Amino acid sequence: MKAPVRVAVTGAAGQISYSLLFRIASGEMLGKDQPVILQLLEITPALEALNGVAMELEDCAFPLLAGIVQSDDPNVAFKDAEYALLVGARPRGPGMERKDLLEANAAIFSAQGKALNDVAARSVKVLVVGNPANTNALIAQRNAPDLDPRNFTAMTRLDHNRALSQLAGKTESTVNDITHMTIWGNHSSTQYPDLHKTQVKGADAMGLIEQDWFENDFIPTVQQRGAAIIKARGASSAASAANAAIDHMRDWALGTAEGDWTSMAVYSDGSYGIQEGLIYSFPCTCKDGDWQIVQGVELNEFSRAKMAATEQELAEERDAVAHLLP
Ligand code: NAX
Repeated sequence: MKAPVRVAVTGAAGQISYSLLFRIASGEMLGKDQPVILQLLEITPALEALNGVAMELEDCAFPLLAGIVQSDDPNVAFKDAEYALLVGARPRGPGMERKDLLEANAAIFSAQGKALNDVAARSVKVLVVGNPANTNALIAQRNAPDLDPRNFTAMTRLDHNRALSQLAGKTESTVNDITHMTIWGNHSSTQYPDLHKTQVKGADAMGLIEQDWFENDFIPTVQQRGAAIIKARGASSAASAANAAIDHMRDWALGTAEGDWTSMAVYSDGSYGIQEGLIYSFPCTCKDGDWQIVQGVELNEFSRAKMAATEQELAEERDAVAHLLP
């Protein structure tokens, strides 16, 4: 059996974590041969609820669960962490403007970025789930000058999986038949789910669907899916978000399928003309614990305009918190 690795999860008493933690502890994220120590962070008022979650984790008697740490101090929760899933965030309260939301989260993710910088493993793989996820990841990254910016990612895998499922339904295929799906940009309603390179059973997806469905059904359905879940369920996506977080981390740690790619919001190196330093979702492959942006995807005018719109939104979010960045 391998030595245990430390996996930090924030917002650990929240609804996403209630699905996520049990799957990490059962080996679905890092493999059935990888023991884990869960290091759980919550705000002080939620520590009692967190203790209840920890008791349930114990009661599962997971063979791979080598320990549980509970804390309201990021310097404890991130100590020597090799994986950090930043799920906890400040939700939008009544009367709160977008700017207030960005600022409230900037405070949280600045502090967590600093703590990661100070105490986490130097190779820590960080996934930000808490919204606004891309900009929260940017803030954490900018507050961690001693860590490689490539260690910081944000989650667009839920959007990617939603897109797979919508296309499978439309083309009467299964998600297993589909490869080369791409989500570009921000995890928000400006994201661009792109089918121009996507294949269904080896055939070009765009040849199997009408342009009208792509533009006026598929794209808005994927963009608005989070809101549709809230309307139907009365609560935001939780199990599907946890599932996407598992997929994101598993692929990053263990690799993407040969001949395919996934979508991850990562530190832009200027690929496809996207401003350097934004945390932007690109098609990515992963191997040996590292990710690469897929190069050479041809883009038509339609795609370029959609990619620029979501880039613009991310630049605006960055600029709104610029005064808080080091
Ligand atoms: P919950 O409100 O159920 O749980 C959040 C938990 O975070 C709470 O227990 C809260 O006490 C804790 N928390 C707040 N501030 C904290 C801090 N500074 N340190 C540690 N813990 C803190 O929300 P949940 O449904 O679990 O969603 C969590 C986040 O995921 C939200 O920001 C949500 O918007 C975001 N989502 C992101 C998605 C994505 O695809 N990137 C999809 C799902 C989800 O909407």
